[in-house]
Amino acid sequence: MGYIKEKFKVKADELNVEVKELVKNYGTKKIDEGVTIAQVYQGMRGITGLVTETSLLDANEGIRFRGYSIPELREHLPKAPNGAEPLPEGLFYLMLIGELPTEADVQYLSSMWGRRSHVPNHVFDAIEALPITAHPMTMFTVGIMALQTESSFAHAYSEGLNKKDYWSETYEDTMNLIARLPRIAAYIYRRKYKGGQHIQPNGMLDWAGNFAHMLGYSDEGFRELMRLYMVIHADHEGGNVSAHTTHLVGSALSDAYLSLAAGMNGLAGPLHGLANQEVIKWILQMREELGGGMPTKEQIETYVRKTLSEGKVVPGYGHAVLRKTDPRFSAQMEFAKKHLPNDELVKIVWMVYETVPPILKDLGKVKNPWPNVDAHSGALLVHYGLVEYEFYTVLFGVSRALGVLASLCWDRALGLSLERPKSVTTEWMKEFVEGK
Ligand code: NMX
Ligand code: MLT
Repeated sequence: MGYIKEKFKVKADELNVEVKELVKNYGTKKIDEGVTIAQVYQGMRGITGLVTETSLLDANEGIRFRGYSIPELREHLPKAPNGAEPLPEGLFYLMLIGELPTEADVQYLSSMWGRRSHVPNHVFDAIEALPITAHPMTMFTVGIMALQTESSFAHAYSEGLNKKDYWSETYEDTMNLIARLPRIAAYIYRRKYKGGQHIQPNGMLDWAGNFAHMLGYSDEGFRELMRLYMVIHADHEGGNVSAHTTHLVGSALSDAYLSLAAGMNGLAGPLHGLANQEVIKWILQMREELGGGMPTKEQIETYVRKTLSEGKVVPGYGHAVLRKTDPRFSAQMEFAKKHLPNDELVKIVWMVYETVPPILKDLGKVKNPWPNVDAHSGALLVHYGLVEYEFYTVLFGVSRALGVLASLCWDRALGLSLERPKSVTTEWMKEFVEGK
């Protein structure tokens, strides 16, 4: 057993004792005031019903990973040689173990993922079986599903795996999957957009640097962007659609491949991860309608009002939990100010940021008029040449795997139960309010 796996087991044993005590002593204590009918009809917003160890979201402050904010992660996590952005390996270690990693821990993960990154040919064959017109997210989930043949958990379970060892096989699946996802994603990108000219991995690079390399981008700025991108998109506590779906499907003891593929199908929805492609599409369409060049604030305002009058949402704005500007948006803005302050598309993103919130506020119904993570990412990618926006959600997905799979390891280590909440009918609701 590798030392990170051993360390995880020690942490898991400790937390298991604490959780058992907590449930034994306080199991009947109410965590919330109760659940309203509106919450049941409106996406269970605000109901605390899940435990996720890896990160916690504050409506005003934004996400913290094991207590660390994004600016703190950018300061404290190990960097690539000559790099300034945190390495995602370090964030994964932090989410899994609950402690900041050393340089050696990050190096260990980089090499382990490098060693485990081989993708069997039938996965590429499955992707190739899809028409080239298929959306990259469809190819991505098909790739993950095809890779499920490699699941250690599924294999061991069919051989009669002891409950006590579920975590161990989930850990192996997690490490193998994270190691292989960049190769699958890069394969999809090069197949769909670069005539099938694939690029072999570079074992000397870190996980995100190698991903950038396999996509076909050798610019150090793009590698740095990928490191930051993979860190900030990795986790957003447990209730978001991709994390919750991965957890829910995993609760049936579906292995990590089945669970992640399910989560990625949720990420592919336009109100969730697909919003990153929608944002850039929306901005490019605006620019095209206006004849190209920099729009004025008034023109952006007119375009936003037109979007709303057509019954559409303004992509990249609003959030189910956040009530302030997403710190993930701010981190990207900082990156842009440092590396590409004169980029035209980036400047438009910043003008949109000045224009949209007052308009959404005036609608009176939007709970959060501020930008989320997706409002900025596309403009950064376009700058470095990654213009094929239908691919953007795959990048989000590779990153999100870090958080949801670290969480799945914890789910199995804590022996969390099958998720099965109660549902009722509207007929039941009507009788309930009438006091019957
Ligand atoms: N543009 C227009 N209307 C909006 C927006 C927006 N950006 N955000 C919320 N609303 C509307 C929403 O559609 C709802 O209208 P109605 O009552 O007519 O159904 C009303 O405001 C109240 O919604 P909220 O309670 O503020 O938001 P909710 O928690 O239901 O939804 C989102 C959150 C994120 C789904 C929503 O803000 C949205 O659709 N945003 C645009 C899509 C987007 O950027 N998604 C990415 C989220 C981040 N991620 O990566 O997952
Ligand atoms: C996420 O990163 O998952 C999104 O911001 C959506 C959410 O938190 O609900």
